[in-house]
Amino acid sequence: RIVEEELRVALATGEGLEVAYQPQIALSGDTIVGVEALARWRHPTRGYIQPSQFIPVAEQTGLIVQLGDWILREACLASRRWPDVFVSVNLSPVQFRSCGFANHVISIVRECGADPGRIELEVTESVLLDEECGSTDTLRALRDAGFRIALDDFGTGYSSLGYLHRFEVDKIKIDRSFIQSLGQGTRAAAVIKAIVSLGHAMSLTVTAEGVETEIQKKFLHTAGCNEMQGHLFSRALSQEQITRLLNRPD
Ligand code: G
Ligand code: G
Ligand code: MN
Ligand code: NA
Repeated sequence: RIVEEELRVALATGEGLEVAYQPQIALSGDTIVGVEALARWRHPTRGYIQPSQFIPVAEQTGLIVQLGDWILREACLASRRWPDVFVSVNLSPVQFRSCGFANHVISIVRECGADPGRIELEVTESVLLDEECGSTDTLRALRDAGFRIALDDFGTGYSSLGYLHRFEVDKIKIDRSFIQSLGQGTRAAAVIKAIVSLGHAMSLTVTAEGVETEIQKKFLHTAGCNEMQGHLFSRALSQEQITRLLNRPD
């Protein structure tokens, strides 16, 4: 596999790998409350490689462990420069499979001098399917250490409700497929409203992903959704761009 070999090289040299950060906006007040760290790979000769191309390869080959550690470190260092926002980091189910993962995360964050209270860990329901190394206990340990936990791509898994009732999370992120189906004669609007009610009944923050239009934003605001993320406000930006955005006087 070419991608695998080149990803190994990139991880060893650090060349071409970057972390971009997409703003998360409070729907009341339009302020930036957080940023989501997203892996980016600019290959020296092949150009930009999509995460959808290299994240699955990284997961299949186990390289996600090394990649995930690197992204977490970058995100923690960045969070020290941005005292007023949280930084979200995606965790792969493969990372959870390594025993002692909670302590591993805690020690990375500590080494970087970051505050776990400002790091949000995004997991998908598939993390919880895999009980090999006690993913439930891992999540609980992370939450006890002060991290916020967000359930990502909510609504697309097998058993969202079952997981919500078994695990304490802080936030649900409504999968962008629902937002993008708004106004297309589907029942997306009803599903979104139901997810918001459910989230609020459990005292969770509800975030909508993939918000691209003012119409979608208005609907989400009316539905009582707390936060949004999407190209309407901003795509993922470099660390320098985020710093400028956060320091911009309004
Ligand atoms: O950045 P983009 O919107 O293209 O991301 C595509 C997918 O890749 C998303 O589903 C996202 O969850 C995943 N992804 C991006 N960065 C990371 C990362 O750092 N770790 C993991 N596990 N997944 C990521
Ligand atoms: O972790 P997650 O799978 O949610 O990753 C977020 C992904 O969504 C990233 O790949 C990011 O580039 C993508 N994304 C972010 N905002 C938008 C948007 O407004 N529209 C679309 N189509 N994709 C988006
Ligand atoms: Mn995510
Ligand atoms: Na998502």
